[in-house]
Amino acid sequence: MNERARPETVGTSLENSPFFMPFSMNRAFKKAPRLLARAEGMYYYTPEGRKILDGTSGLWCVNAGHCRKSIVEAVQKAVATLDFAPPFQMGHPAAFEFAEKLAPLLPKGLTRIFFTNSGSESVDTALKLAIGYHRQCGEGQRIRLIGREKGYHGVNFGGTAVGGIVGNRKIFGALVTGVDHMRHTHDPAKNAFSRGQPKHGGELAEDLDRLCQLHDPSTIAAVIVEPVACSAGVFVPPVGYLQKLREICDRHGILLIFDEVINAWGRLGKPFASDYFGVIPDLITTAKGITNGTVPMGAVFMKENLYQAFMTGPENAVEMPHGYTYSAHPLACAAGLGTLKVYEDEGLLTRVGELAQYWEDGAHSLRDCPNVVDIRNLGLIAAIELAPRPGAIGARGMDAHLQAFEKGTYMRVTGDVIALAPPLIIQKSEIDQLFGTVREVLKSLA
Ligand code: PXG
Ligand code: PLP
Repeated sequence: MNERARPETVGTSLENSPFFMPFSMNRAFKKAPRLLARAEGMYYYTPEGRKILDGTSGLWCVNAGHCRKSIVEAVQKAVATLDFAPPFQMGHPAAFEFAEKLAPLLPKGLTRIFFTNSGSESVDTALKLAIGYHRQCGEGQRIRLIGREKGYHGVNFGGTAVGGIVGNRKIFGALVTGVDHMRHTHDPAKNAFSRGQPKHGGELAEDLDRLCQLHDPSTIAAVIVEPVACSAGVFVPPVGYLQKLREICDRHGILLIFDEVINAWGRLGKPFASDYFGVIPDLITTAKGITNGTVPMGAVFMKENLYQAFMTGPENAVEMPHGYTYSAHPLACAAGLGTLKVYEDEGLLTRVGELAQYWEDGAHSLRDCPNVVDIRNLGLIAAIELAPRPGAIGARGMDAHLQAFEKGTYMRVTGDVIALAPPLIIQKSEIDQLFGTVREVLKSLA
Protein backbone atom coordinates (compact mmCIF):
# COMPACT_ATOMS: atom_id res chain seq x y z
CA MET A 1 0.00 0.00 0.00
CA ASN A 2 1.35 3.40 -0.92
CA GLU A 3 1.85 5.37 2.28
CA ARG A 4 1.49 8.75 0.61
CA ALA A 5 -1.50 10.76 1.70
CA ARG A 6 -4.03 10.76 -1.08
CA PRO A 7 -7.34 12.51 -1.29
CA GLU A 8 -10.47 10.41 -0.84
CA THR A 9 -11.47 11.23 -4.36
CA VAL A 10 -8.55 9.35 -5.91
CA GLY A 11 -9.86 7.63 -8.99
CA THR A 12 -12.11 10.49 -9.96
CA SER A 13 -9.73 13.38 -9.38
CA LEU A 14 -6.32 13.89 -10.92
CA GLU A 15 -5.44 16.65 -8.51
CA ASN A 16 -2.76 14.67 -6.68
CA SER A 17 -1.68 12.54 -9.62
CA PRO A 18 1.96 11.43 -9.61
CA PHE A 19 2.19 12.06 -13.36
CA PHE A 20 4.55 15.02 -13.89
CA MET A 21 3.17 16.32 -17.17
CA PRO A 22 5.60 17.61 -19.80
CA PHE A 23 5.43 21.27 -20.90
CA SER A 24 2.15 21.70 -19.03
CA MET A 25 0.61 23.78 -16.28
CA ASN A 26 0.47 20.75 -13.99
CA ARG A 27 -1.50 22.26 -11.12
CA ALA A 28 -4.08 24.05 -13.25
CA PHE A 29 -4.52 21.05 -15.53
CA LYS A 30 -4.99 18.57 -12.71
CA LYS A 31 -7.71 20.78 -11.21
CA ALA A 32 -9.59 20.93 -14.52
CA PRO A 33 -8.29 18.17 -16.82
CA ARG A 34 -8.87 18.08 -20.55
CA LEU A 35 -8.68 14.42 -21.49
CA LEU A 36 -8.84 12.77 -24.89
CA ALA A 37 -10.01 9.16 -24.89
CA ARG A 38 -10.03 8.15 -28.52
CA ALA A 39 -9.53 9.49 -32.01
CA GLU A 40 -10.55 8.88 -35.59
CA GLY A 41 -9.73 10.79 -38.76
CA MET A 42 -9.95 14.55 -38.09
CA TYR A 43 -11.43 14.16 -34.61
CA TYR A 44 -10.65 13.41 -31.01
CA TYR A 45 -13.34 12.24 -28.59
CA THR A 46 -13.33 13.08 -24.88
CA PRO A 47 -14.11 10.42 -22.25
CA GLU A 48 -17.65 11.88 -22.14
CA GLY A 49 -17.92 11.38 -25.89
CA ARG A 50 -17.59 15.00 -27.02
CA LYS A 51 -16.24 15.29 -30.58
CA ILE A 52 -13.22 17.60 -30.93
CA LEU A 53 -11.87 18.79 -34.28
CA ASP A 54 -8.07 18.39 -34.28
CA GLY A 55 -6.69 21.76 -35.38
CA THR A 56 -3.01 20.98 -34.78
CA SER A 57 -2.57 17.32 -35.81
CA GLY A 58 -2.11 16.30 -32.20
CA LEU A 59 1.24 18.02 -31.73
CA TRP A 60 2.00 18.63 -35.42
CA CYS A 61 2.43 14.92 -36.06
CA VAL A 62 -0.77 13.14 -37.13
CA ASN A 63 -0.54 14.24 -40.76
CA ALA A 64 -2.65 11.41 -42.19
CA GLY A 65 -5.38 11.74 -39.56
CA HIS A 66 -6.02 9.56 -36.52
CA CYS A 67 -6.19 5.79 -36.12
CA ARG A 68 -5.82 5.05 -39.81
CA LYS A 69 -6.76 1.41 -40.23
CA SER A 70 -3.78 0.28 -42.28
CA ILE A 71 -1.28 1.89 -39.90
CA VAL A 72 -3.01 0.41 -36.85
CA GLU A 73 -3.03 -3.03 -38.45
CA ALA A 74 0.61 -2.80 -39.46
CA VAL A 75 1.59 -2.03 -35.86
CA GLN A 76 -0.69 -4.76 -34.46
CA LYS A 77 0.89 -7.31 -36.75
CA ALA A 78 4.40 -6.15 -35.93
CA VAL A 79 3.98 -6.30 -32.17
CA ALA A 80 2.70 -9.85 -32.37
CA THR A 81 5.61 -10.91 -34.59
CA LEU A 82 8.79 -9.23 -33.35
CA ASP A 83 8.45 -7.14 -30.20
CA PHE A 84 12.07 -5.98 -30.12
CA ALA A 85 15.33 -6.62 -31.90
CA PRO A 86 18.67 -5.21 -30.76
CA PRO A 87 19.76 -2.49 -33.19
CA PHE A 88 23.48 -2.66 -32.34
CA GLN A 89 25.38 -5.29 -34.35
CA MET A 90 22.03 -6.93 -35.20
CA GLY A 91 19.09 -5.98 -37.39
CA HIS A 92 15.61 -6.83 -38.53
CA PRO A 93 14.13 -6.70 -42.03
CA ALA A 94 11.64 -3.85 -41.46
CA ALA A 95 14.44 -1.41 -40.56
CA PHE A 96 16.18 -1.98 -43.89
CA GLU A 97 12.89 -2.00 -45.77
CA PHE A 98 11.81 1.29 -44.24
CA ALA A 99 15.15 2.95 -45.06
CA GLU A 100 14.87 1.60 -48.62
CA LYS A 101 11.36 3.07 -49.02
CA LEU A 102 12.33 6.42 -47.53
CA ALA A 103 15.47 6.97 -49.58
CA PRO A 104 13.77 7.81 -52.91
CA LEU A 105 11.58 10.41 -51.18
CA LEU A 106 14.52 12.40 -49.85
CA PRO A 107 15.68 15.67 -51.41
CA LYS A 108 18.37 15.17 -54.02
CA GLY A 109 21.77 14.30 -52.60
CA LEU A 110 20.50 13.06 -49.22
CA THR A 111 21.04 9.34 -49.27
CA ARG A 112 21.59 7.92 -45.78
CA ILE A 113 19.31 7.57 -42.79
CA PHE A 114 20.00 7.29 -39.05
CA PHE A 115 16.96 6.32 -36.95
CA THR A 116 16.14 7.85 -33.56
CA ASN A 117 13.01 7.97 -31.40
CA SER A 118 12.11 11.65 -31.38
CA GLY A 119 12.89 15.05 -32.81
CA SER A 120 15.05 15.87 -29.82
CA GLU A 121 17.16 12.77 -30.39
CA SER A 122 17.36 13.56 -34.10
CA VAL A 123 18.72 17.01 -33.35
CA ASP A 124 21.35 15.83 -30.90
CA THR A 125 22.29 13.06 -33.33
CA ALA A 126 22.70 15.54 -36.20
CA LEU A 127 24.84 17.90 -34.09
CA LYS A 128 27.11 15.02 -33.09
CA LEU A 129 27.29 13.80 -36.69
CA ALA A 130 28.33 17.29 -37.79
CA ILE A 131 31.12 17.56 -35.24
CA GLY A 132 32.23 13.99 -35.90
CA TYR A 133 32.21 14.56 -39.65
CA HIS A 134 34.60 17.49 -39.44
CA ARG A 135 36.92 15.52 -37.19
CA GLN A 136 36.87 12.63 -39.65
CA CYS A 137 37.83 15.16 -42.33
CA GLY A 138 40.80 16.46 -40.32
CA GLU A 139 39.01 19.58 -39.06
CA GLY A 140 38.60 18.67 -35.41
CA GLN A 141 38.62 22.37 -34.48
CA ARG A 142 35.15 22.81 -36.00
CA ILE A 143 33.07 22.32 -32.89
CA ARG A 144 30.94 25.45 -32.71
CA LEU A 145 27.21 25.13 -33.33
CA ILE A 146 25.00 27.98 -34.50
CA GLY A 147 21.26 28.14 -33.90
CA ARG A 148 18.85 31.02 -34.18
CA GLU A 149 16.75 33.09 -31.82
CA LYS A 150 13.20 31.70 -31.50
CA GLY A 151 14.36 28.30 -32.79
CA TYR A 152 13.03 25.10 -31.23
CA HIS A 153 15.16 22.02 -31.54
CA GLY A 154 13.75 19.80 -28.84
CA VAL A 155 14.75 19.44 -25.24
CA ASN A 156 17.93 17.40 -25.07
CA PHE A 157 21.18 19.13 -24.16
CA GLY A 158 22.33 19.97 -27.68
CA GLY A 159 18.88 20.93 -28.92
CA THR A 160 18.20 23.12 -25.90
CA ALA A 161 21.57 24.83 -26.35
CA VAL A 162 21.06 25.68 -30.04
CA GLY A 163 17.39 26.48 -29.39
CA GLY A 164 16.38 30.09 -29.09
CA ILE A 165 13.26 30.14 -26.94
CA VAL A 166 14.30 31.90 -23.76
CA GLY A 167 11.76 30.19 -21.50
CA ASN A 168 13.07 26.77 -22.51
CA ARG A 169 16.70 27.65 -21.75
CA LYS A 170 16.93 30.04 -18.86
CA ILE A 171 16.75 27.66 -15.89
CA PHE A 172 19.20 25.12 -17.33
CA GLY A 173 22.49 26.98 -17.28
CA ALA A 174 25.20 26.84 -19.92
CA LEU A 175 24.26 23.40 -21.34
CA VAL A 176 26.81 23.14 -24.18
CA THR A 177 29.73 25.47 -24.77
CA GLY A 178 30.65 26.97 -28.12
CA VAL A 179 27.09 27.72 -29.17
CA ASP A 180 25.93 31.01 -30.65
CA HIS A 181 22.72 32.24 -32.22
CA MET A 182 21.76 34.21 -35.31
CA ARG A 183 19.05 36.85 -35.14
CA HIS A 184 15.50 35.71 -35.68
CA THR A 185 13.64 36.90 -38.77
CA HIS A 186 10.43 38.15 -37.19
CA ASP A 187 9.77 41.77 -38.17
CA PRO A 188 6.11 42.62 -37.60
CA ALA A 189 6.68 46.33 -38.30
CA LYS A 190 7.49 45.45 -41.92
CA ASN A 191 5.87 42.05 -42.43
CA ALA A 192 2.65 41.85 -40.37
CA PHE A 193 -0.17 40.02 -42.17
CA SER A 194 2.15 38.72 -44.90
CA ARG A 195 0.56 36.02 -46.98
CA GLY A 196 3.11 33.25 -47.33
CA GLN A 197 6.77 34.22 -47.25
CA PRO A 198 7.43 37.76 -45.96
CA LYS A 199 9.08 40.10 -48.45
CA HIS A 200 11.41 41.82 -46.00
CA GLY A 201 14.33 40.27 -44.17
CA GLY A 202 16.12 37.96 -46.61
CA GLU A 203 19.32 39.84 -45.76
CA LEU A 204 19.06 38.74 -42.12
CA ALA A 205 20.86 35.57 -43.21
CA GLU A 206 23.96 37.75 -43.32
CA ASP A 207 23.91 37.60 -39.53
CA LEU A 208 25.62 34.24 -40.05
CA ASP A 209 28.48 36.12 -41.70
CA ARG A 210 28.73 38.30 -38.60
CA LEU A 211 29.13 35.18 -36.42
CA CYS A 212 31.69 33.84 -38.88
CA GLN A 213 33.67 37.04 -38.45
CA LEU A 214 33.39 36.86 -34.67
CA HIS A 215 34.35 33.21 -34.17
CA ASP A 216 36.28 32.59 -37.39
CA PRO A 217 34.38 30.32 -39.76
CA SER A 218 36.96 27.54 -39.43
CA THR A 219 35.69 26.92 -35.86
CA ILE A 220 32.05 26.42 -36.86
CA ALA A 221 30.73 22.90 -37.44
CA ALA A 222 27.11 23.50 -38.33
CA VAL A 223 24.17 25.85 -38.49
CA ILE A 224 20.74 24.53 -37.57
CA VAL A 225 17.44 26.20 -38.44
CA GLU A 226 13.82 25.22 -38.89
CA PRO A 227 12.91 26.35 -42.43
CA VAL A 228 9.56 27.49 -41.00
CA ALA A 229 10.06 27.98 -37.26
CA CYS A 230 6.86 26.53 -35.85
CA SER A 231 7.04 25.98 -32.14
CA ALA A 232 7.85 29.55 -31.09
CA GLY A 233 4.87 30.94 -32.99
CA VAL A 234 5.20 30.18 -36.73
CA PHE A 235 7.86 32.33 -38.38
CA VAL A 236 8.00 31.89 -42.14
CA PRO A 237 11.42 32.55 -43.71
CA PRO A 238 11.62 35.79 -45.69
CA VAL A 239 12.09 35.49 -49.44
CA GLY A 240 15.72 34.59 -50.23
CA TYR A 241 16.72 33.93 -46.60
CA LEU A 242 17.32 30.18 -46.76
CA GLN A 243 19.14 30.45 -50.10
CA LYS A 244 21.49 32.99 -48.55
CA LEU A 245 22.16 30.78 -45.53
CA ARG A 246 23.09 27.96 -47.91
CA GLU A 247 25.49 30.24 -49.80
CA ILE A 248 27.24 31.43 -46.64
CA CYS A 249 27.58 27.87 -45.31
CA ASP A 250 29.05 26.74 -48.64
CA ARG A 251 31.50 29.61 -48.69
CA HIS A 252 32.84 28.65 -45.25
CA GLY A 253 32.61 24.84 -45.25
CA ILE A 254 29.88 24.88 -42.59
CA LEU A 255 27.24 22.15 -42.57
CA LEU A 256 23.63 23.29 -42.89
CA ILE A 257 21.02 21.35 -40.92
CA PHE A 258 17.33 21.83 -41.61
CA ASP A 259 15.23 20.79 -38.65
CA GLU A 260 12.13 19.44 -40.37
CA VAL A 261 10.56 17.72 -37.40
CA ILE A 262 7.36 19.62 -38.20
CA ASN A 263 7.99 20.99 -41.72
CA ALA A 264 8.39 17.60 -43.41
CA TRP A 265 5.81 15.02 -44.46
CA GLY A 266 3.68 17.16 -46.73
CA ARG A 267 2.98 20.06 -44.37
CA LEU A 268 4.05 22.55 -47.07
CA GLY A 269 2.72 20.58 -50.04
CA LYS A 270 6.00 18.80 -50.74
CA PRO A 271 7.54 15.84 -48.94
CA PHE A 272 10.11 18.15 -47.30
CA ALA A 273 10.48 21.88 -46.75
CA SER A 274 13.82 21.57 -48.54
CA ASP A 275 11.85 20.60 -51.68
CA TYR A 276 9.43 23.45 -51.16
CA PHE A 277 12.12 26.11 -50.80
CA GLY A 278 14.53 24.55 -53.31
CA VAL A 279 17.39 24.63 -50.80
CA ILE A 280 19.16 21.40 -49.97
CA PRO A 281 20.82 21.14 -46.56
CA ASP A 282 23.56 18.69 -45.60
CA LEU A 283 21.40 17.07 -42.95
CA ILE A 284 17.68 16.95 -42.23
CA THR A 285 16.31 16.12 -38.81
CA THR A 286 12.78 14.80 -38.58
CA ALA A 287 10.30 12.84 -36.42
CA LYS A 288 6.54 13.20 -35.80
CA GLY A 289 4.88 12.60 -39.19
CA ILE A 290 7.41 9.91 -40.07
CA THR A 291 5.08 7.47 -38.27
CA ASN A 292 2.00 9.70 -38.24
CA GLY A 293 2.67 10.06 -34.52
CA THR A 294 1.55 6.46 -33.97
CA VAL A 295 4.80 5.10 -32.54
CA PRO A 296 7.66 7.37 -31.44
CA MET A 297 10.34 7.64 -34.11
CA GLY A 298 12.75 10.18 -35.54
CA ALA A 299 15.39 10.17 -38.24
CA VAL A 300 18.38 12.08 -39.53
CA PHE A 301 18.89 12.19 -43.29
CA MET A 302 22.32 13.08 -44.57
CA LYS A 303 24.31 13.57 -47.73
CA GLU A 304 26.46 10.76 -49.01
CA ASN A 305 29.73 12.50 -48.15
CA LEU A 306 28.78 12.62 -44.47
CA TYR A 307 28.11 8.90 -44.39
CA GLN A 308 31.26 8.12 -46.35
CA ALA A 309 33.41 10.20 -44.00
CA PHE A 310 32.59 7.67 -41.28
CA MET A 311 33.08 4.59 -43.49
CA THR A 312 36.82 4.66 -43.13
CA GLY A 313 39.24 2.75 -40.92
CA PRO A 314 39.15 -0.98 -40.29
CA GLU A 315 35.90 -2.79 -41.11
CA ASN A 316 35.91 -4.50 -37.73
CA ALA A 317 35.46 -1.17 -35.94
CA VAL A 318 32.20 0.60 -35.10
CA GLU A 319 32.06 3.59 -37.44
CA MET A 320 29.75 5.83 -35.41
CA PRO A 321 29.70 5.38 -31.62
CA HIS A 322 26.14 6.59 -31.30
CA GLY A 323 22.64 5.07 -31.27
CA TYR A 324 19.62 4.35 -29.12
CA THR A 325 18.30 1.11 -27.66
CA TYR A 326 15.15 1.80 -29.64
CA SER A 327 16.71 3.06 -32.90
CA ALA A 328 14.67 1.52 -35.73
CA HIS A 329 12.33 -0.21 -33.26
CA PRO A 330 10.25 -2.85 -35.07
CA LEU A 331 6.94 -1.19 -34.12
CA ALA A 332 8.14 2.21 -35.29
CA CYS A 333 9.36 0.78 -38.61
CA ALA A 334 6.00 -0.95 -39.10
CA ALA A 335 4.18 2.28 -38.31
CA GLY A 336 6.49 4.17 -40.67
CA LEU A 337 5.94 1.72 -43.52
CA GLY A 338 2.18 1.86 -42.96
CA THR A 339 2.28 5.65 -42.85
CA LEU A 340 4.28 5.98 -46.07
CA LYS A 341 1.72 3.78 -47.82
CA VAL A 342 -1.16 6.01 -46.68
CA TYR A 343 0.78 9.12 -47.72
CA GLU A 344 1.39 7.60 -51.15
CA ASP A 345 -2.06 6.06 -51.70
CA GLU A 346 -3.80 9.31 -50.83
CA GLY A 347 -1.27 11.73 -52.30
CA LEU A 348 -0.93 13.41 -48.93
CA LEU A 349 2.66 14.58 -49.39
CA THR A 350 1.49 16.96 -52.11
CA ARG A 351 -2.20 17.47 -51.26
CA VAL A 352 -1.53 20.75 -49.45
CA GLY A 353 -0.65 22.29 -52.82
CA GLU A 354 -4.39 22.20 -53.62
CA LEU A 355 -5.52 23.42 -50.21
CA ALA A 356 -2.97 26.12 -49.41
CA GLN A 357 -4.77 29.04 -51.05
CA TYR A 358 -8.10 28.17 -49.43
CA TRP A 359 -6.32 27.78 -46.11
CA GLU A 360 -4.52 31.11 -46.48
CA ASP A 361 -7.75 32.93 -47.32
CA GLY A 362 -9.47 31.34 -44.32
CA ALA A 363 -6.67 32.30 -41.96
CA HIS A 364 -6.47 35.90 -43.17
CA SER A 365 -10.26 36.30 -42.96
CA LEU A 366 -9.71 36.55 -39.19
CA ARG A 367 -7.83 39.82 -39.56
CA ASP A 368 -10.82 41.90 -38.46
CA CYS A 369 -11.31 39.95 -35.21
CA PRO A 370 -10.59 41.69 -31.91
CA ASN A 371 -6.99 41.70 -30.63
CA VAL A 372 -5.49 40.13 -33.76
CA VAL A 373 -2.09 41.76 -34.37
CA ASP A 374 -0.64 39.44 -37.01
CA ILE A 375 -1.51 36.42 -39.13
CA ARG A 376 1.19 34.24 -40.66
CA ASN A 377 0.80 31.22 -42.92
CA LEU A 378 2.50 28.78 -45.24
CA GLY A 379 1.35 25.42 -46.58
CA LEU A 380 -1.13 24.02 -44.07
CA ILE A 381 0.21 26.07 -41.17
CA ALA A 382 -1.25 29.26 -39.78
CA ALA A 383 -0.60 31.45 -36.77
CA ILE A 384 -3.01 34.01 -35.41
CA GLU A 385 -1.18 36.30 -33.03
CA LEU A 386 -3.17 38.12 -30.36
CA ALA A 387 -2.14 41.19 -28.42
CA PRO A 388 -1.24 40.13 -24.89
CA ARG A 389 -3.34 41.38 -22.00
CA PRO A 390 -1.38 44.06 -20.15
CA GLY A 391 0.90 42.40 -17.61
CA ALA A 392 -0.39 38.91 -18.46
CA ILE A 393 1.46 37.50 -21.45
CA GLY A 394 -0.11 34.26 -22.62
CA ALA A 395 -3.36 34.64 -20.64
CA ARG A 396 -5.48 35.62 -23.63
CA GLY A 397 -3.96 32.82 -25.69
CA MET A 398 -4.67 30.26 -22.98
CA ASP A 399 -8.27 31.45 -22.67
CA ALA A 400 -8.61 31.04 -26.44
CA HIS A 401 -7.34 27.47 -26.13
CA LEU A 402 -9.80 26.67 -23.32
CA GLN A 403 -12.79 28.27 -25.04
CA ALA A 404 -12.03 26.51 -28.31
CA PHE A 405 -11.92 23.18 -26.49
CA GLU A 406 -15.32 23.93 -24.96
CA LYS A 407 -16.56 24.63 -28.49
CA GLY A 408 -15.24 21.35 -29.84
CA THR A 409 -11.87 22.34 -31.30
CA TYR A 410 -8.35 21.48 -30.23
CA MET A 411 -5.76 24.05 -31.16
CA ARG A 412 -2.23 24.58 -29.91
CA VAL A 413 -1.42 27.91 -28.34
CA THR A 414 2.07 29.20 -27.67
CA GLY A 415 2.00 32.37 -25.59
CA ASP A 416 -0.59 34.54 -27.34
CA VAL A 417 -0.17 32.86 -30.71
CA ILE A 418 -2.75 30.34 -31.91
CA ALA A 419 -0.94 27.77 -34.07
CA LEU A 420 -3.04 25.74 -36.49
CA ALA A 421 -1.78 22.81 -38.56
CA PRO A 422 -4.53 20.23 -39.03
CA PRO A 423 -4.14 16.74 -40.52
CA LEU A 424 -3.54 16.90 -44.26
CA ILE A 425 -6.77 14.97 -44.91
CA ILE A 426 -8.84 17.99 -43.86
CA GLN A 427 -11.82 18.91 -46.08
CA LYS A 428 -12.68 22.49 -47.05
CA SER A 429 -15.83 22.32 -44.91
CA GLU A 430 -13.65 21.45 -41.91
CA ILE A 431 -11.30 24.34 -42.70
CA ASP A 432 -14.39 26.59 -42.56
CA GLN A 433 -15.44 24.97 -39.31
CA LEU A 434 -11.98 25.44 -37.78
CA PHE A 435 -11.64 29.13 -38.66
CA GLY A 436 -15.34 29.63 -37.79
CA THR A 437 -14.67 28.39 -34.25
CA VAL A 438 -11.56 30.56 -33.95
CA ARG A 439 -13.63 33.56 -35.07
CA GLU A 440 -16.34 32.85 -32.46
CA VAL A 441 -13.71 32.44 -29.76
CA LEU A 442 -11.88 35.65 -30.67
CA LYS A 443 -15.14 37.61 -30.69
CA SER A 444 -16.10 36.44 -27.23
CA LEU A 445 -12.64 36.82 -25.65
CA ALA A 446 -11.86 39.86 -23.56
N1 PXG B 1 12.74 20.18 -33.63
C1 PXG B 1 11.63 20.82 -34.02
C2 PXG B 1 11.69 21.78 -35.16
C3 PXG B 1 10.41 20.55 -33.39
O1 PXG B 1 9.30 21.19 -33.78
C4 PXG B 1 11.57 18.99 -31.97
C5 PXG B 1 12.74 19.29 -32.64
C6 PXG B 1 11.62 17.98 -30.87
O2 PXG B 1 10.92 16.83 -31.19
P1 PXG B 1 10.39 15.84 -30.02
O3 PXG B 1 9.85 14.68 -30.78
O4 PXG B 1 11.56 15.50 -29.18
O5 PXG B 1 9.34 16.62 -29.24
C7 PXG B 1 10.38 19.60 -32.34
C8 PXG B 1 9.12 19.26 -31.61
C9 PXG B 1 4.53 23.06 -30.18
C10 PXG B 1 5.41 21.87 -29.98
O6 PXG B 1 3.54 23.20 -29.54
C11 PXG B 1 6.33 21.55 -30.94
C12 PXG B 1 7.17 20.46 -30.75
C13 PXG B 1 7.06 19.68 -29.61
C14 PXG B 1 6.13 20.00 -28.66
C15 PXG B 1 5.28 21.11 -28.83
O7 PXG B 1 4.79 23.89 -31.04
N2 PXG B 1 8.09 20.21 -31.73
N1 PLP C 1 21.41 4.92 -19.31
C1 PLP C 1 21.77 3.63 -19.11
C2 PLP C 1 22.27 3.21 -17.74
C3 PLP C 1 21.70 2.70 -20.16
O1 PLP C 1 22.09 1.44 -19.96
C4 PLP C 1 21.23 3.14 -21.43
C5 PLP C 1 21.13 2.20 -22.55
O2 PLP C 1 21.55 1.08 -22.51
C6 PLP C 1 20.87 4.48 -21.59
C7 PLP C 1 20.97 5.35 -20.52
C8 PLP C 1 20.40 5.00 -22.94
O3 PLP C 1 19.11 4.57 -23.21
P1 PLP C 1 18.52 4.63 -24.70
O4 PLP C 1 19.40 3.76 -25.53
O5 PLP C 1 17.11 4.11 -24.57
O6 PLP C 1 18.57 6.07 -25.13
